[in-house]
Amino acid sequence: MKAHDGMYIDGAWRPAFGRDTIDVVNPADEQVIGRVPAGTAEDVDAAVQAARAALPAWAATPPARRAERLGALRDVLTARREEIAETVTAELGSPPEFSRNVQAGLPIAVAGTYAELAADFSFEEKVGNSVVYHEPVGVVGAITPWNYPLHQIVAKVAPALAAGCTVVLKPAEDTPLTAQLFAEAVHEAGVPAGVFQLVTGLGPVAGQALAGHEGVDLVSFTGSTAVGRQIGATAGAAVKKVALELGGKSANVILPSADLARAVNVGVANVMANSGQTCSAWTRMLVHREQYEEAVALAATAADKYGDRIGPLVSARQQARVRGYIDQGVVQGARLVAGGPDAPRERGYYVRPTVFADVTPEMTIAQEEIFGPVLSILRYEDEADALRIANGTVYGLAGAVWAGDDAEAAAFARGLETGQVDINGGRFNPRAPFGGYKQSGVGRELGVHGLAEYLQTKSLQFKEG
Ligand code: TXE
Repeated sequence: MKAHDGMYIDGAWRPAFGRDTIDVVNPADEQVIGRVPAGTAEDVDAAVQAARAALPAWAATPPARRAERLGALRDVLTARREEIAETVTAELGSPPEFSRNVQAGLPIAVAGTYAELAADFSFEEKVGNSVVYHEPVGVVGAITPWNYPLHQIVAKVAPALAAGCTVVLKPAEDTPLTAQLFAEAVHEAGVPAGVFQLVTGLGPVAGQALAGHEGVDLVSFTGSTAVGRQIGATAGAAVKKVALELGGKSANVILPSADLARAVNVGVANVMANSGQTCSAWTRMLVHREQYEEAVALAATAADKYGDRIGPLVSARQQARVRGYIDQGVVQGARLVAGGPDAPRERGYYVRPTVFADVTPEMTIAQEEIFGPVLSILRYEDEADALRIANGTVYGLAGAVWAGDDAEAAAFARGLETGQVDINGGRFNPRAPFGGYKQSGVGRELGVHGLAEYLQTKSLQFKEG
């Protein structure tokens, strides 16, 4: 695959300061497909300086002009959709159709929403005798993971640019080629030099340098809770703004009045999508005791059908981690009804679609984020019990509720401690806020709520209203 051997800084590809590189591996066959530079603190510093220098002009650019660039970015991404899908498939391993429809399709939609929002949003409003200005926070340090390599980038960079911020991006080391393609797209879309920079590199080196840089006003991070906590602490010490999108352990609550087969089948598909590497995945299915065995049988059949259609995990490390969790489920007494810990192929980081029954709330597989194609099915006695189990983890990112009608499901959903809930198979909305309650994070992405993260307010008080 095509790879740049430099960093995108101040509108051009520039040589990295150091000589170290990172191999990009195709997780389906374990072949090296590219090599990118491993950035150092010096690269990060050069990128932050370029972002600072470009900030005043971009912040002063009328929102309608910024919206035009975002519209152009959406158009470039749309024109390069196939190339994006191929790149994501090559470095992440997601099946081609999923890469085209979701991995490429979703960020194109999100870029489009921010082109519209930048044009429509009232950056200035009157509140009684005050005028309130919504001004850009400043230079944004964006640190993104590999599971949706382009979407995670666009979900930060598009609202930041719409707000008038400038950005330095440090993408995940596993999927830097998609990030390089994004930088090309930003360039092609005519975004002025210095508004966006890309520094590839390792988390503890380039990521840490970016999160701790004094020239960065806001750190927006998506990734593990452990690293999020560290970034939050660093930002807190520097009184710097921070947005954290972390892990999840979302519940799929199937109430007795629901269409059981549909709820189970959609639930299994939700967990297996992207090989389970989705922070909002409904990894815990909650079923009433009287319907429990029927649901388990349906889920096992659905998971077995996946077979070869599931992609690999991103890396050997993630494969080992997920297989370790499956082992733990067996050791702790859960009943394996589909899949298992053994690797299904000799090459590639595959894990079999796995379903556990007889999972109890305190088991590790019911508490920790596994980040693989593993579903846990739990039994509940009544609605109060279901709610208690659903809310009984440190996370609160997403979830689903199924019932005979939407009103019943929605009423139950109001009791869930979680940032978003799909009602009876509700459709994903790229304008609805996305983010977590509890330890799933701080702040929101997408739509107008995502834009607000990159804005700060200034109010001017006048004598007359
Ligand atoms: O995440 P990391 P990993 C969860 C999921 C997964 C686990 C581990 O449970 O199994 O995290 O994945 C950068 N300072 N999620 O190890 O390390 C890193 O380079 C600054 C959930 O891949 O958190 C990458 O760009 N940055 C999740 C980004 O942080 C640092 C998506 C994420 O990597 C850093 C991915 C440091 N000290 C994993 N260390 C979600 N919420 O969607 C690493 N990074």
